[in-house]
Amino acid sequence: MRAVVVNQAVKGDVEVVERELRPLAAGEALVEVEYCGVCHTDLHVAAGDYGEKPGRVLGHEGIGIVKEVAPGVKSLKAGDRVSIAWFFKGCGSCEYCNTGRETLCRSVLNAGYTADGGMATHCIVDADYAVKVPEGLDPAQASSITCAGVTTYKGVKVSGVRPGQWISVYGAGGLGNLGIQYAKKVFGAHVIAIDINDDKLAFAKEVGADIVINAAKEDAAKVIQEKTGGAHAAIVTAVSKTAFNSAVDAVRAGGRVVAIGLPPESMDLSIPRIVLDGIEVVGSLVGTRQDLAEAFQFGAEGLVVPKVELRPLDDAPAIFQEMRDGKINGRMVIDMKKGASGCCGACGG
Ligand code: 8ID
Ligand code: ZN
Repeated sequence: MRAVVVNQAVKGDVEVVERELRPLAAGEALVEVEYCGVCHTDLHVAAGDYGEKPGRVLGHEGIGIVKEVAPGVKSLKAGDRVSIAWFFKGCGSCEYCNTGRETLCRSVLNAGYTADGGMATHCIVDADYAVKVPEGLDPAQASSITCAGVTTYKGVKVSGVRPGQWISVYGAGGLGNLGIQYAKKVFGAHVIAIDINDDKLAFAKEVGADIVINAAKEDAAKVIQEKTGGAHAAIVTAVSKTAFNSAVDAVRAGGRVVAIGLPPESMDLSIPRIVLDGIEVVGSLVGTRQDLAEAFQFGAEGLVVPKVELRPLDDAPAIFQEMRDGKINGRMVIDMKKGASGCCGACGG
């Protein structure tokens, strides 16, 4: 198989390599990957932000077709279309797995980080943990929901925002644009989108943001307080601590800030602000298999439409650079049937 892996230096670069597939073990299934989106988390892993993983096959926005299952597997069969998500496998028996918080399992495996992921022509998954893609959902769009979609869908759920209330969405990139759509179309909230890039804000407006603010030009928290009296909630997908700090300043008393972005740094929290105004700050990590099934369904119903651009496998290093440079609107999705730029696709080359 061909795969995108973290290179040996672990300084943020990736390379496309040839790999042997191992035989299936009990409970596993072999997936022929159709599409895999590039998430900013892949950049963090490639840069070693949370530990060095040289040679790891990246990718946790994978979608593909089951080719083969190990003897005894009942949950999947050949021909099923499934996802390869960051929540790759839990232990299934700990306090987190047993209480609807399986993404916090202490023995969790994460695709593209602690297990080889979906940014490859093939991937071996644990059959019980691969969530099926519903009929009517375009598989390339499904790839974006597998991480960006489910993470923001869950984040908005955790924010507790109710219909008609204001939610600030910090960062309007791959995650943020879907967060805006889930908040607006599924949860019925009013949405303020904050980014530092005007192109992303124009796109945020297109997908439903009621107010957009460029935090590089204006004090976002001040504008939000003036225009809305303070947001009821916020989700922060921006890769910068300044956005986390601003989100705390932008909510009204009793507001909840949901941290989603993963810059490897610390945010400031004023103790009087937290105590006197009853502000909550909480982290949210991807979503459970059930959250993903729900997030997929809203995509299948057309309420949420991921913006994807298909690229060949050999473009992976270039896509990582474009993401680092902040040039991507929506998601770049690798089409595994296309090897090189300009390839017809029919030859599989
Ligand atoms: O489960 C989770 N919590 C989870 C799941 C998936 C991804 C967390 N993440 C993390 C990623 O690791 C990454 O740190 O969410 C973050 C965003 O991922 P992404 O949406 O895939 O990244 P992107 O497409 O590059 O978008 C980031 C946006 O943030 C904006 C950028 O302009 C871009 O649009 N941004 C930045 I960088 N600084 C900003 C600031 N100060 C800002 N927007 C507002 N204010
Ligand atoms: Zn991701």
